[in-house]
Amino acid sequence: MPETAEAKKFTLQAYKTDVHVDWCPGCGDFGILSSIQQALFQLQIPPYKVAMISGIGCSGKTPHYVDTYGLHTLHGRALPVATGAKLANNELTVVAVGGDGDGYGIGAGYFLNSGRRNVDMTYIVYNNGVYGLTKGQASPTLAKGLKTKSMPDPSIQEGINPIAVALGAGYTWIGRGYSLDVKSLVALITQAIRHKGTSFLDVFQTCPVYNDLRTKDWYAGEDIGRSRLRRLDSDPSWDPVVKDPASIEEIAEKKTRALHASYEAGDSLAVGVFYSIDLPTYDQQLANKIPALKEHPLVDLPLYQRDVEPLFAELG
Ligand SMILES: Cc1ncc(C[n+]2csc(CCOP(=O)(O)OP(=O)(O)O)c2C)c(N)n1
Repeated sequence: MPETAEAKKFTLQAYKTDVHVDWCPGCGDFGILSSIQQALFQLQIPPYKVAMISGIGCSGKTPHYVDTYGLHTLHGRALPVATGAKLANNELTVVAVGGDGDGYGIGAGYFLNSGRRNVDMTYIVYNNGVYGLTKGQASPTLAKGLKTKSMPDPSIQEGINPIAVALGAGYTWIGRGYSLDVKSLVALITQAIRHKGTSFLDVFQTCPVYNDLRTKDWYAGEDIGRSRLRRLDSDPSWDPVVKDPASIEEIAEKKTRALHASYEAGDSLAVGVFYSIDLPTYDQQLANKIPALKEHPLVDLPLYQRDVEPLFAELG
């Protein structure tokens, strides 16, 4: 949307509720919340055209703080509910949010299948390496050998690589940000929401109460004298966008490069856009099958046009 005076019809305040934000002082979730609000403000999406959907966890409280439609659903179920919301009302901008335990643990099946489905929505994961709400157990992203202060022993399981999983699952836009770099995060969320298809954004989130290893100072690289975060776009040759979606070679080349960046080691964590491709969305394909959906969202279609009596009869 152009940055005209008219385009700034909605103030930043319009995206904030007056509900008290009860995250712990210094929590990285504040940076993510603020970035979501700023991105919606910059895009000037009317608050009544946005649905924020969350699972369970500290991060799951986000919809309470964003003054849009919202649902705080069940543990791990943000993505199927978000999918339903978008398919019921394709005029909504749907943003699903949740923690790494919620998305990559209990909700892992939905995380995988939402990638290949490509409904036009955005999924933001607050990745802090722990189950924050339940007091700091290891989450699926905690690396093997690490022991946070809330664990009795170091983890003996490998952590998963969400970017690699997302590449395999078929997400059409994949990025990663950092909760305390709000400026870059706003830019990433804005791009993710603009993308047509399911955009997936993993966000390194600091949890100062339960994760005493992945702290602000650790990301800033206080001990090694340089930031551990490497911006992908600092490499002039980095180009994550697939130009020809029909070219298997190009897709393979871009995915391989993204995969390689996601496995960077040696105190270097890549942030930015890993991969982007334009493919038909699930909702577009559905509208091609049911042309009425091009005129009106499903919620506005009169149900009486469909004869459901035979179905009821069949079910007895
Ligand atoms: C079905 C079910 N199992 C377990 C729980 C307990 N529980 C609540 S939040 C949570 C983990 C949250 O961790 P994460 O998703 O990483 O979010 P964070 O709190 O760190 O934002 C768990 C296991 C639950 N509420 N429901």
